[in-house]
Amino acid sequence: AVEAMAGRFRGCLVGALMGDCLGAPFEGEPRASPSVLNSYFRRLNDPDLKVPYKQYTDDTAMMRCVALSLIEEKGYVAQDMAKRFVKEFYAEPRRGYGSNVVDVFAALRATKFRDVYAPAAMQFNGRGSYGNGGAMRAAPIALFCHNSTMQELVDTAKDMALLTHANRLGYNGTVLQCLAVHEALQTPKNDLNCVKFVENLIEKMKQVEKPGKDDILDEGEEPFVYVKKLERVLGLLECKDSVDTDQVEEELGVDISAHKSVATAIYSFVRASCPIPNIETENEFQRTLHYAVSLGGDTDTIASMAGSIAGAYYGIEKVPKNLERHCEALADAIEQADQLHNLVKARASTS
Ligand code: R7I
Ligand code: MG
Ligand code: MG
Ligand code: MG
Repeated sequence: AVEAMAGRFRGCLVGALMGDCLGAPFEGEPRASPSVLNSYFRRLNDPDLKVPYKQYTDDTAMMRCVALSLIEEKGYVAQDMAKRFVKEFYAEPRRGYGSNVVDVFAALRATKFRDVYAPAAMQFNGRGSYGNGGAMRAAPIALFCHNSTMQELVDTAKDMALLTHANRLGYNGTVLQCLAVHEALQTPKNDLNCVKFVENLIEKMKQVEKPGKDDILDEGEEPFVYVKKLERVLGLLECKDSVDTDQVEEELGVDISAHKSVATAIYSFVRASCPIPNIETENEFQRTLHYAVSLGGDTDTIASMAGSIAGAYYGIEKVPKNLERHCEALADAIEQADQLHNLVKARASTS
């Protein structure tokens, strides 16, 4: 048997992979109907179904780089991680990368990684990208920082994001996703209080979003974007089952920008801890992915972020075995989770 925390590490990385693989067919498509999604998951759960596995996309390709870099370097080393992103992209460029981040990879390569943070800082006329590409790959940082201080987790998540996403919304979305996975890992099983979960994240994001000396805010720019989004999540939770997908799209967003997807993933996790109308399954982990995909828009990324939070809370035992078989490179996710867990244990025993 796998020890409890190791099972949560596995659940986290497998949840991220599964959200990406199972959500990808719907990315950018018109929202799928309840009957389409119920039959999609019912069919995939059929043990006799023989179909090719579903491929992972850029979300997982980059997350694997984050995990492997932390494992090899036993910590965050910016140069190594940037090199892995670039090597991965040029080896398999057709994984569905965002249309602007590819310029960062080209510039990193062209400048021979001299200043690994410089190319990202030049995106979008020097404002940096607010795409969700930092957040989508962040889960391994939360696992690695499982026993770290909050400041260490926040700083590492931000630095990792800055390799490609220099916009405040881009890196703070990455920090929030990390904090959510971390909070899920720390929440005792069967002890999830949805309101408390979100309130804890609000308290932390109030500190994170407090403008510091090197924050560039435009005149009149709202500094507490994520705090406000999380407050909307609390509002939606209060409305329970009367919340429909249009309302989630309108209030939280379902697109490729970090500020319109990270809070959506967190809402998917908390909402799916209870039954949801039109979603057939009794399994809360599966319900999280199903619900995230049902929102439409950036389905692979929102399901992947939600899946990593859900997996960190419920653990690998809750992940349906019949669904696992459909994910490309499942064994790698499990191995990386175990290696990260061993690393965290080794760090704890030497400090
Ligand atoms: O953030 P990124 O890595 O893309 C991730 C998404 C996920 O959904 C993946 O599954 C994949 O499909 O792509 O890549 P970027 O190219 O940095 O950002 C993605 C997109 O966000 C950009 O191509 C822009 O359309 C938009 N975007 C911005 N638009 C205007 N102004 C990001 N930042 C800005 C901005 O500052
Ligand atoms: Mg993708
Ligand atoms: Mg894509
Ligand atoms: Mg996506």
